[in-house]
Amino acid sequence: MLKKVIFYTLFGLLLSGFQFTFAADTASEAKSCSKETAAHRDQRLKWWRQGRFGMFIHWGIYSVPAGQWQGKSYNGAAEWLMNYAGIQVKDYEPLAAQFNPTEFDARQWVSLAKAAGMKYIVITSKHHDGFCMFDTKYTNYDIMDATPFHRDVLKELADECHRQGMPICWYHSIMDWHHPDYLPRQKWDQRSPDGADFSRYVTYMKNQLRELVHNYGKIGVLWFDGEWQDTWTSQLGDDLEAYVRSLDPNIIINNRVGKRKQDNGDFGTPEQEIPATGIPGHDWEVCMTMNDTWGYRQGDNNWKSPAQLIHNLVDIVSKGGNYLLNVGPTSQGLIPQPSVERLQAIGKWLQTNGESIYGTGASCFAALPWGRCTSKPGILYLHVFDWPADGKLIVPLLKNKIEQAYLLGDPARSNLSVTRGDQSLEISLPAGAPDPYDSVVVLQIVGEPIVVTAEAATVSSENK
Ligand code: JFZ
Repeated sequence: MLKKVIFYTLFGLLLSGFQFTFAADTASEAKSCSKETAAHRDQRLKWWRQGRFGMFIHWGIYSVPAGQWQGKSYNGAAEWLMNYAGIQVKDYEPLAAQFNPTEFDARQWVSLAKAAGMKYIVITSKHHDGFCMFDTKYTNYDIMDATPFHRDVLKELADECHRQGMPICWYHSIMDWHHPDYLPRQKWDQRSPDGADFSRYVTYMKNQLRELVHNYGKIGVLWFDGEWQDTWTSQLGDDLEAYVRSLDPNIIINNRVGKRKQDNGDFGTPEQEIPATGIPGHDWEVCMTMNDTWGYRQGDNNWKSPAQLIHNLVDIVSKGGNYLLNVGPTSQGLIPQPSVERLQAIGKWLQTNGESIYGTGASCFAALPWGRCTSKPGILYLHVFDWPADGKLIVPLLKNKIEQAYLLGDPARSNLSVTRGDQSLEISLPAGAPDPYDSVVVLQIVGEPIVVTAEAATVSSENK
């Protein structure tokens, strides 16, 4: 029996042809981290809450086939191609030898994110296919040992981010379709699971996370994913969260570290959709593609418009959330031009209107027919998507004294007249909308906003 186990273990390892060292040198695995004070938590999340807008980067050897396999195009596939096409490990591994992104320029990428008004970058250190986009000593299925490129792109990006003052963050997949110890085997995977030991995979992952949190300077967020298979338990999630916090007590972790229980990680991660009323009382971040795929997919030109993307950003922030907008670079190391153009358009809008996004909180109004509202103490930013033809902007009635109203894009801050009606406030606007996407009216008020509900307004006008 013992001979069999040893045989299968070795056989499993040989299968992949790639070496893994997993000596359990995690003795320093810390004790569970102590209960954090709300004040410390607020301080720890401050930069992230202030930033509101980040760049997501899905990049890996899957950008080589770009959704095609053996002449067949797999719908919606990019980073999931190995799964959609049922590609065996031995047939997928050779893609690494074809990955040589000579056009990659960390300075260009960070500068583009900065010009777009983005305040942090999250890039895939390892996606579900198991390929490591960084220099790791725990496998040679990585960019240093398995590709002709032999450059640690995460190191170059992290250094450039630190140089430009841009927080760098890692997306790391728990699910791993390549590692012989990861279980379960996917339905298309012909590798025998015999000899595989999931706890050994967890040790491998922890060793790599220590490299990722300690070898690249300050890391802002660990964005986990691929937590949904049964082998990944809530207990393992809690344990991994404690482990990562022991590596850096100030790091921020998303809720996909565990089974997305309320207290998993620091923030919720709605995907490709904006919660209708946000997630009150919680930190949350919507991640979204600019077209239909995360990784680079040849032929996916279903691009969202700049208007849609700006409205999404404002909609999310008006509900108290962050927006993580994705790019999928090519195997040459270039960010697709349609993405560049949209990021530049968003950046241009934020140049003028950033004050109404960064460090703002949610709207005090339930819904607004013409747009959204973001807020700061004593200020309401009224985001007008649909400019009123009659130049009268109707705002729900506020009890507060109105200090002033002006257009954020108007350097002269010329005063806009505000008339208090029985049911609402009426702000007189110039004929044409100053901005084609979203024109922001700044409404300065005294104190915390107190919205007079329609019923209350009706009663008080009847009593007059
Ligand atoms: C996951 C990944 O599979 C995908 O490749 C990408 O990285 C994305 C950001 O995250 O996709 C998911 C994850 C969770 C759900 C749907 C897609 N979900 O919970 O519905």
